[in-house]
Amino acid sequence: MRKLISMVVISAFILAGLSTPVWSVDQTIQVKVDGMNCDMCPPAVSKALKGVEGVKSAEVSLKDGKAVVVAGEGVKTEDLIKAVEASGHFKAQIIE
Ligand SMILES: [Cu+2]
Repeated sequence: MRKLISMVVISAFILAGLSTPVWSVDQTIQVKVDGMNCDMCPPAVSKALKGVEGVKSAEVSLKDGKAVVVAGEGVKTEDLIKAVEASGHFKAQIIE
């Protein structure tokens, strides 16, 4: 019985350890980007998004016309839109 309890306790610790990165609350934000028309556009958009403080990654697809951004908790979606639109002839919109 005591063995079982200690196993439960150990499993709880392991689970808590695994969940910690999830609690560090990164958010994944999908941004629709209109106006991308050549291979040079996605890197420009990606660079603009990564320039926003707190943004950890930004994958931009020309084909899908969208960006998938991973950002820390404090990043505001308006800032992402502003950054994209300031980087060129793009129109950005958050995909809910
Ligand atoms: Cu282009």
